[in-house]
Formats: sequence, C-alpha cells, structure tokens
Amino acid sequence: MVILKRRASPDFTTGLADRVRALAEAVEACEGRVAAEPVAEARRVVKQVDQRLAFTGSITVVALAGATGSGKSSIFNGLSGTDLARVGVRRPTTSAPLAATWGDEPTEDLLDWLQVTRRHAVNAGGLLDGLVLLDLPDHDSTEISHRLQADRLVQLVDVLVWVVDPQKYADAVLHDEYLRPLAEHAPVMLVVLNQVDRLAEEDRNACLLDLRRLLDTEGLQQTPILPVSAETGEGIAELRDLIAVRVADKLAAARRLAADVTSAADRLASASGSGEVPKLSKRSVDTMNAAMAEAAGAPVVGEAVADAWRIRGRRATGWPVTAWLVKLKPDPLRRLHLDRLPVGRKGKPEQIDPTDVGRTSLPTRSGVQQARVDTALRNLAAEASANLTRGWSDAIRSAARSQESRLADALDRAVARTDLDVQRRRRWWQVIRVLQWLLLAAVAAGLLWLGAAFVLAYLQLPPLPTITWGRLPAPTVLLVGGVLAGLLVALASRVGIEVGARRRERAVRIELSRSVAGVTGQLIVQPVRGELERYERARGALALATDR
Ligand SMILES: Nc1nc2c(ncn2[C@@H]2O[C@H](COP(=O)(O)OP(=O)(O)OP(=O)(O)O)[C@@H](O)[C@H]2O)c(=O)[nH]1
Ligand SMILES: [Mg+2]
Repeated sequence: MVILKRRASPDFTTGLADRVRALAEAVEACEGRVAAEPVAEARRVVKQVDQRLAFTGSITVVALAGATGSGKSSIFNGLSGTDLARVGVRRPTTSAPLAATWGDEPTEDLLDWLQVTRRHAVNAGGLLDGLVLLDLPDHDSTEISHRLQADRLVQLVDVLVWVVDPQKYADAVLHDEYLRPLAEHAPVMLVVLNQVDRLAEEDRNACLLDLRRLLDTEGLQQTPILPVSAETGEGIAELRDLIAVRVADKLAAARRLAADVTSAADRLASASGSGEVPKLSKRSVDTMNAAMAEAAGAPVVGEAVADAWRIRGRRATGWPVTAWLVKLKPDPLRRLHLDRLPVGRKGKPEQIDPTDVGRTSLPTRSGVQQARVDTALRNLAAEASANLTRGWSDAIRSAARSQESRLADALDRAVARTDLDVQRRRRWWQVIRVLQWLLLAAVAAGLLWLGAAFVLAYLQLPPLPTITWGRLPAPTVLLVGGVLAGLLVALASRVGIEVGARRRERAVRIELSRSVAGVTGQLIVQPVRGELERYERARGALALATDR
C-alpha cells in the first residue's frame, strides 16, 4: 500500500484501494453466478494488485514487448548503453527475459516475483534511477514458451513498450490479441516504430500515420508512438526521456493496476449483467403461500375444525334426549391427528424443533395441488430473476428450491403445531344446556303430573285440583311445551353454532396461513432474498470497482 500513501492523488489512483476491495467483494459475490473466466481474471487482478503494491512503488518496471525481429533486444541495448542482450539474425533470438536495473533501490524481490533470473545492474545516478527494464521474448514465434513468458510479464509489468517494425506493425495477432484488449491501459503503454532507418522520409510518415490511425480505432488514442532506429540511435534519447518521465512520477505501477482493476471490473460487470435488482412482490409471495397452504391441507383442517365445532355445539345445546346421539359421530380432528395438539400454544414454525414428532394424518397432496405449488414457485423465481443474466437467474431458481426436500415435512409440522384452539367453547352453550335441562325437567314434571292424574282416575280417587294455564291444563303445557321448546331451542342454537363454526373455520385458515407463511418465509423467500442481496452486493461492488 506504499504507493497509495504517497500518491499525489491523480484521478486514476484515487480510491484504488477501495476499488480493489470492491472488486474482491464482487468476485466473492459473483462466484458461481457469473462465467468462470471473468471471475478468475478479476480474482487474479486482485491478487496481483496486492502483490505488486507490497513491493516498493519507487521502482518502475518497463518491458519491451513485440514480435520477433522487431528490435526489442537492440533497443534494450540502446537504452542501457550496453550489449547485454543478444541481437541476432536467426529468429527468434531472445528466449528468456532479461533485466537491466538502474539505481540503488533493491530489486531482487520484485524480480523474483516477476521470475526474471537474468539481471544486470547498469550505471546508477541518472534520470533512470528506479527503472527496471525488461527485454521480453517475442510473442509470435513458433516457440510456445516465448509466448507464455511474454504473456505472463505483459500482465505484470508497470509500463509496456510495444516495439513494432515497418513490415509487421499492422500484424493482426499484435493488434487483436494484445493492443485492443489492453485499451484500458493506453496511458501506461508506448508504441515504438523501430527500424525507421529502413524507410524513406515519406514512407516513414505514411507508416506513422497509418499506425496512429490503427491505434486510435482500437481505443489507444492516449498511447504515444515514437519513431526509433536502434541501428542509428535515432529516437533512443526521446524514448529514454519518455521512460524517465514515468520513472520519475513513480505512479506507473498504480496507474497500471488501476487500469487492470477497471478492465477486470468492466468485464466482470458485463458478464454479471446490469439489470436492476428485481423485487419480490407481496402478491407472488401470497399466491405461493396460498398454494402451499392448500397443499399442506389448510382447507381440510379448516373444515374439520368447523365440523368439530358443530358436533360439540350440538352436543351442548341439543335436546338432551337426542343430543347424546351426536357423540356417536367420529371426531373429525381425531381422524386427522389434530386433537392431541398443544392447546393455547402458538405454533412457531420459524423455530421448528426437529425432535418434535407432531405430525398430522392429512391426506398427501394431490397432483393438482403439487402442480399449483410448482407453478407458484416457478412464478416467484421468475419474478425474482427478471432481467438477470443466466447465471444469476439459475442461482435464484435453485435458491427457491434449495430447501424443497424439507418443505413438505416442515409444512406438515407447522400445520400440526398451529394452535387450532379446539377446546374453545361458547358461554351461551352452557346457558342453553342449563335451559335444556330445565325444559326437560318441565317435561318430566308434566309427565309425572299426568301419570299421577291417570293413576288417581284409574283408582277412582278424587282428582288433583285442575290448574290451567291460559286455557290449557298445566301438565300438558309442561309436557308438550317442554318438548317443543327444547326442540326449538336446539334448532335456534344450530344457527348460532353454524355462524360460530364458519367463523372458527376462517380463523383457523388465517392461523394456518400464518404458519405456512412462516415456513415458506424460512425455506423459500429467505434463500431467494439472500440471492437477490448477493446480486445487489455484486452490482454495488462492481459499480464501485469500475469507477464509472
Ligand atoms: N536496420 C535496422 N535493423 C535493426 C534495427 N533494430 C534491430 N535491427 C535488426 O533486426 C534484427 C532483430 O533484432 P533484435 O533486437 O534481435 O530483435 P528482437 O525483437 O529482440 O527479436 P527476438 O529476440 O527474436 O524477439 C537484428 O538483426 C537487428 O540487427 C533498426 O533499427 N534498424
Ligand atoms: Mg530479442
């Protein structure tokens, strides 16, 4: 980080550390969601920045790169005032990189990192102090190892000097595979047109113009072109001056790394996509929950609770003579194993206890229900991945289904643990029950009375005093009235019970929906939101890293 502390804060280095951190975060977020190649490249850049910044920023590594025979080694010798580099007629000549170092700054570790073993110190104390000049092998001969070494160092050095000659300056390999992809690095590159001594004045100008035009179309407007002849020494001093400027400002390394970060972030950003972060609407979550609730048996449970309510209500409020018959009906809740559940305890599906054995005996979901669940899940995932690239939408789809194997079981447990409040009663039932027994007592009294009158008449004993209510005899009123009133009360109560049963059914459906939403929230919505947050993180980090 030495460079960053001492930077003169020109734009390109401003926030380099932040941008690298952002790129590292983007790499982490994009892992597995974006094509492997740009992710790997961005990771390599993050590592390279860390490694290069760990070395001193006072040293500037300049490499001479280019096709075989363009004159790299000749220029290397010209710049260093030596004949260290072998210049040959037989192609290719240079097979391993060679370094010349200027100044007293230790360069051993840096050259070790660059894996350059052939090193020579040259005259110190000049404008080039702090320069490490590399003569690279060519990138275009039949020797694969040359290209591998050249490519590796092209990625690592601070300043690239591309040496071209009048015959091959427009070479497609050089332009398509190196210069164009390095457009972001235009400010840290130079192009040298060597062997100008071989050209007549007008050819030289035409050649320079054509080369300029080529570079401009490739986005390299900021890359200077220098006509040089290693043979005559023309242009070598100017080249030395251009290099000296870059050595003096000590910012070449940071500049290069900033360009690396920008282009890696750009590539990663276009691979990751620029779609807005999709929102998960309440509507699609609700639709999915409704499908899940149905598949989990919420309607069946609701009906069972209502039926159980009716049975208990009728038993409590029915005419006592016949009400016991209701007992013969099987309890619908018991049939579904919902009767022995904790009462008065709210089910908390988000804290599903794996040791809890609460299970219902609800029928397994039907094909239609399963299809509805699948459709709802698909729609949810589609909404959550709208406008996202393939990798991200795949990740969101699999996040929606990541807990699928646990889902059916978790839903059943949630239903089983939902407080159905099956013991709930109405106070009026008790009142009616008392009333029913009083009416039955009246019936019994009437019956006894009539019985007594019948026995007395049979034995020709004097009759009981005749009491009439209205114009009807009291015992008859008690008997018939009691029966009729009991039946009427039972019938009227049924209306109240029915209203209560429907209300219970609704309440249970709501309670079950809440439980189901708890489960889907944990097993579906949360993983999908997690993935969306990850995308948002990647997007934010890439925006920071690209610095656009
Ligand atoms: N006329 C002329 N010849 C040159 C010039 N520069 C280099 N040469 C010749 O071109 C040939 C190749 O030069 P090198 O410096 O070995 O080229 P190189 O780019 O290092 O080649 P490799 O190491 O194979 O990649 C040699 O014969 C040089 O003498 C120049 O400016 N003018
Ligand atoms: Mg050479």
